Amino acid sequence: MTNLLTYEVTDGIAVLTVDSPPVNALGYDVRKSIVDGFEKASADVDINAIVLICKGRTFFAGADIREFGTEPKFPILPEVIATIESSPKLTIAALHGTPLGGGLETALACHYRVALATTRVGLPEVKLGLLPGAGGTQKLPRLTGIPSALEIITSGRQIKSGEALKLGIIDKVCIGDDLSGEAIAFAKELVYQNAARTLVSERNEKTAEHQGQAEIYDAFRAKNSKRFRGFKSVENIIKAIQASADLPYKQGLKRERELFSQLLESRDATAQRHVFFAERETGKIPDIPKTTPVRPINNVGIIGAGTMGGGIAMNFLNAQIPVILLEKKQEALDHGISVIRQNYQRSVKGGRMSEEALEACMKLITPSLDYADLSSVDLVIEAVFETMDIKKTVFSTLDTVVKKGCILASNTSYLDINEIAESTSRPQDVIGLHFFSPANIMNLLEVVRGEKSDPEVVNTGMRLAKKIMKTPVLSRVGWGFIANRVMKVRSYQTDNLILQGINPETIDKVIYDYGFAMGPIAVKDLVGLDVIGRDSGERTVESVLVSMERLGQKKNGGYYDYDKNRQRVLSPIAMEVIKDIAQEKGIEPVPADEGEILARLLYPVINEGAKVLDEGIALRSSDIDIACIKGYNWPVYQGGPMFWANTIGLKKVLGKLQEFEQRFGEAFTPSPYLVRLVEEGKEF
Ligand code: 3H9
Repeated sequence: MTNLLTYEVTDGIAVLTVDSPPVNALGYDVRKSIVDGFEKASADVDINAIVLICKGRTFFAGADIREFGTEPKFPILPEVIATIESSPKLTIAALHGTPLGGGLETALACHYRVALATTRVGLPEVKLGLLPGAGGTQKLPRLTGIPSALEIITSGRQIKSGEALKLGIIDKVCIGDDLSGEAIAFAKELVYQNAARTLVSERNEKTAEHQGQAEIYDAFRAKNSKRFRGFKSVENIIKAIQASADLPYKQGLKRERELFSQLLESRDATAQRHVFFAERETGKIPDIPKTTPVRPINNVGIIGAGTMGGGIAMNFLNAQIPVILLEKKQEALDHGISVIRQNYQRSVKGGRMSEEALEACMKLITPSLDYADLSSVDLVIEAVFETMDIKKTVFSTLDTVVKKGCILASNTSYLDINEIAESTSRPQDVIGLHFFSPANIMNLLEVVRGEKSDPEVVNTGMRLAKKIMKTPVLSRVGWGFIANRVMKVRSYQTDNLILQGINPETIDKVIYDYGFAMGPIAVKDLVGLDVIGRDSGERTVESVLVSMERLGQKKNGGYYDYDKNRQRVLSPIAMEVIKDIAQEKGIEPVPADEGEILARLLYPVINEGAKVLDEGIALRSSDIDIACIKGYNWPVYQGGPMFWANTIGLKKVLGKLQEFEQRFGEAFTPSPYLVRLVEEGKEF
């Protein structure tokens, strides 16, 4: 027995308690302990039942993801499960925290499952580009039926105890919070009643209903085709679930194994694994340890009730943090608040929010036209017009009204936080909190650390992000910070390609096929050409289209024309404008195939990422990946630009950039850091 498992016996019930922080992942030592524990209890004639339970914050949160891609060490999880299932004793899993993936599969090997009311179970393997590979796809449908299993396993969502009980995934929800006490009592009761010892694998009623019904899976695929596009694991999940209905259990299990093995080393799984750890890494700042104090944020002031300010406010309202929303004019304030209400109403209509929750959120807003109202808030976020002078006026005014220790944050996208900070007498309390549009939806929060920002203030910003369900990425001060800066170069190259005669539809197709939800030109039309082309001052395709009142989807079409169902066709007017501007600028057509178009659009993003790293703006390359994934919906199964670059090979990326530099000029000049990495045979 390893020291990860404690073996105790109470009234003929063996209680096996595993303790392997932080999340009791099912690594080799844990697996070995479970097998040893079950073998010991199973061999003991005085034991009637076995309770499997974990210490710490959760029941097994799944297989140990760090072990994927390494040589398997036996016993592997399916063997652990086989050991549990072959025990002659009555077996009960006692669940708390988040029994996920292999953790839930382990629980499903037991005859019964009891859980705390706060427990959330799930099979989230899809988020790692995988499928449940230890029986989950064969067992869950046997409990919930095929339609629910399809929904649960392809979404990977967490299910609260109440719903899990209704679905038949668990058998009992505890009344109080003494899980071990209630699990032992439950075990005794089951033994006393001589309760059935039916394994989930032996239950076929729910799956038999759908045997041979291929049409259910086709309908499910068709209904979700947009959401599933590009995700290889989803198709394998559907096939595995179909096997649970169409094949006997053992054959279904074999099919699951085959489908799991196909994914384990796939591009998606390696990329999504990278993203899993990268997401957790962003919170780690080498010179700001976790022990750094955090300032309490119990109320927030937001300056500017426009699209951005309103969206930012919603994040706090959703987290039940009161907001004082400040505007210059009553009209703007009323409009901003009504937009927030409309946004919530859309959620209510879609069944994602209740009327009561909507009203509760709206009640947390205090409208204001007076800076003095901000005197007692813990944090102010400024979201006013993107002009340095205006920002400085706002910050110097705030400096005169807010209390000592209040954090002053700017949502600027491009401006210098250090300069803004110097307009106050407390630059140590100033940071950037850069949200991405739409601010109530996009997950990224860039926390911008000024030269004088206090570590405590930075730490508070990083922790706050989690509270409002965002992923924080730390950035130093620099034009565009991380995500906007690296993605801007794709935009420049889009414009160049268009002027060189590449069909806009082809550009959109290449980016869509790579995995983005929309191509860059369709995005311009969606955002509005008047917004995109603002401030350039130059005669560009967009400025001409705007002068013709072609603003994009919202008015008269842009690069594309739209019908009433928003179906688009390339606009002949826009094509004429492109030709004219290219002629004015003396740009000759340069044909390019799809591979070259992709490289010319996205290799500069990698190159800009290398510069961002070299300048110390980002802490690590994986932070850039997360910024692009969470801020710009970079396809998660590509792992972000820097991870993608590693998979292509940096030497190849560099070679292409050098070729493009020769052909098209300095926009492609490789970052010296990238050159150095290649010379040293290193990766990002
Ligand atoms: C699977 O089970 C496959 C099977 O079907 C088939 C097998 C044959 N492994 O997120 P946190 C680490 S696939 C290794 O910050 P929270 C994490 O990296 C797996 N490490 O905490 C972090 O480390 P560090 C299916 C893991 O409270 C620390 O734990 N299961 C694992 O916000 C704390 O994590 C999943 O996909 C793991 N499985 O959230 C569940 N999980 O401190 C994945 C966590 O060094 N995990 N770590 O940065 C989660 O969703 C969340 O971690 C959880 C806790 C909800 C559990």
